Formats: sequence, structure tokens, C-alpha cells
Amino acid sequence: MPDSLAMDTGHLVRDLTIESIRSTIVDVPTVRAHKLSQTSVTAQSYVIVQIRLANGAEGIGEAATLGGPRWSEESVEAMKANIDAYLAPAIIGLRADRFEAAGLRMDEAAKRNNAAKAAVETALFDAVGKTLGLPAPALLGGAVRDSLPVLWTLASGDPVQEVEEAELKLSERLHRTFKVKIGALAPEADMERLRHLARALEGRAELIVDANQAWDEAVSARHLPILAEIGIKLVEQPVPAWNIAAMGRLRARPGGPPLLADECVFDAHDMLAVAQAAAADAVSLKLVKHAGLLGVRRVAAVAEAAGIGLYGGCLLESSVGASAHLQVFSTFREMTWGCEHFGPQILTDDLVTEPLHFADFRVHLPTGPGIGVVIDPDKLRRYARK
Ligand code: MUC
Ligand code: MG
Repeated sequence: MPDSLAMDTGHLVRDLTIESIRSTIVDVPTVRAHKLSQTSVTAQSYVIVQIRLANGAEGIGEAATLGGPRWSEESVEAMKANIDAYLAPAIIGLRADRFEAAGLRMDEAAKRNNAAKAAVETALFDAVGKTLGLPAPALLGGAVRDSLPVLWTLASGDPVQEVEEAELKLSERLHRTFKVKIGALAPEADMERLRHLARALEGRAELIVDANQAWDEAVSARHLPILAEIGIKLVEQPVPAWNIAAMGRLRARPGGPPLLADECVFDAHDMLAVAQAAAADAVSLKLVKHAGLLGVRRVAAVAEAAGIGLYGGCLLESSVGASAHLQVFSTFREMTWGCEHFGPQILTDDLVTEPLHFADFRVHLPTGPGIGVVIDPDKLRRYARK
């Protein structure tokens, strides 16, 4: 290797030192109320992490929540406090391309806090990618696809409004699979609502449902065959996250639709437990659960080894978090169930200079370096919590 090239490389490595980390809480209103079994949101709250390297490059990451610490245990307030007091000090001074070392240091500094860690790790991938002029997938094995099928979630709870919303998405060729949030109503009322939707959209759209842990095993056993008869293609997290054994027993009963594991899989050990209990047909992969892009790959590897399909989950991220997910999803050989990164479309505004592109029922991977999007400083200021 010529001396000059060796010198250049040394320069680059030195410049990758993590110099500063800033976290900002933002609240972005949604276009309508989004109702889940345990909460209803009218604004999405995120922590935006900005990491500056010694070479001047800046990387961004996002941690999403859903209605405070209700979907999982992390709130934006707790995340910001833990990033500022524990996670940032643990990695400042480290070389930004030492992703695993950064993860190890953050794990030593704080137990769990997976969404906060994911936002920090995303910003590292972004900063290194932006330094090298490489998209994040190049640091993760390389992209095998440029776009993914993307669904839309119906969650107003009003079936008339939900059919109208689905019709609009179909006519705009944005979405043709719809995930219906159930569990806020009594099961019989949800069955009526789903029958109404299935009749209205018959032959033109597919439906899946997410109960967000609302049912117990007996209610699930009674209603899974009804969901199959209505034509529901996938049922997400019907029972509490701890009850993996019930998911396994429900899945073994004849006549039910395939099951999707969400809140019961945070790390690769959880994924292994789900695989051992034969408790799911697919797993919803999310940065907030798996503590970063590398964690998503670890969980996905266990799922793949067990023959469990991959589903690209979300927590209603803006284009920052959604792009980060798409970077890692683009590296999997099979994404059998597509993804649900419609988040940027449910916000009244986005946080980046160029939002993600949705067309022909797909969401497209942005092509820029790092995670492919750039924060808009005016938007960040406008939505920052005062
Ligand atoms: C969840 O539990 O899947 C994702 C989409 C949506 O509507 O809610 C989230 C969380
Ligand atoms: Mg879910």
C-alpha cells in the first residue's frame, strides 16, 4: 500500500472520535387520534440524538415512544435523562465505528433502556456513513432491496372513518394492507368492526390485527378462529408479553391465523424463547426493542434460524427513525411480511429536509449516506419541547 494511502486512512480513523452528543425531546402532532388497546395518542414524542465527530460529521438517531411509558417502559423524559447522564459519557472519546464496543459500554452504563441505546447507535451509523460517503447498509452487509411493501394502520376505532381512510390510501396507491388496532373495545365489538372493514375492502386489500396484549388465552382461543373466518391474515400479540407459553398453545390449535410476536420479543434471548415454544410465525423487528441496528440483526438471525418470518415493525417513527429501520431491513435476504413504516405519514409534519418517498404501495430506501436523511434544524427547533 502506498504511504500516502496509509496516511489518509490513519487520518480518517483519528477523526472518527465521538466528540459530543446532544439529545432533544420533540412532540409532533398526528393527523388523527391513534387508539391502541392501552392508550390513544394525538402527538408523537421522540428523542432526537445528534452526535458530532472530531471530523465535523454529524449523525442523527431517533427514539420513539407511544403515549409515554405505556407501550414499553421508556418515556422520552427518562430516555433524555439516561442518555445525558449515562449513555453519552460512556462513549464520548470512543471511535464512532466501534459499534459493538459502544453497545458494550452502554450496556455496562445502563440496564435495558433499549430505545435510548438504539437512538445513540443509529446516530453512530449515520455519522460514520456520512464521514465515509456510504449508506448504512454498506456497514451492515449491504442492501439487497431498495424498497419494501408498507401497510397502514387503522386505529380511530370508528369503522365508517376507517373505511374512508382505507379507501383514500388505496386510491392514492399508498397502502393496500391495513393493520387494525383491536383490544380497546370489547372483543365482540371488534369482530363487528372487522367484519364491516373486511366486507367494504373485500378483494382489494388485506387485513391484519394487533391486540397489543389485550386478550387472555381463553378470549384468544375463542376469537382466533373467528378472525381467520373474517379473513385476517396475521394476528399480532394477542396475549400479554410474558405469556409466550399461551402463544405456543394458541398457535398449536387448528383454525387460527398466523401469529406475530411483538412486545414479547425485545432481545435475542426472548426470540430464542419464542422459537423454543413455537409461539410465532413472524416477529416484528423494532429499533426501540432491540437496542439498535445490530440488535435488530441479532434478533433476526435467531428468527431466521427457527424459520420465523421477519416483519418490519414500527413505533410511528418520523422519517429519521423510519429511515434507520429501512437501512437494516434492506439487508435481510427475506422480509416475508413487508413493513409498517407509515409513521411519517401520520404526522402533520416531518423532521427532515426530504421525507421518505411512498409510492405504489411501497416505501423507498433513501439513497444518501448514513441513514439517508438529514435533520431540518428549523423543524427540530419548532417541535422541540420548551
Ligand atoms: C405496535 O404495537 O405495533 C405500530 C403501528 C401502530 O399502529 O402501533 C405501533 C405499535
Ligand atoms: Mg404491535
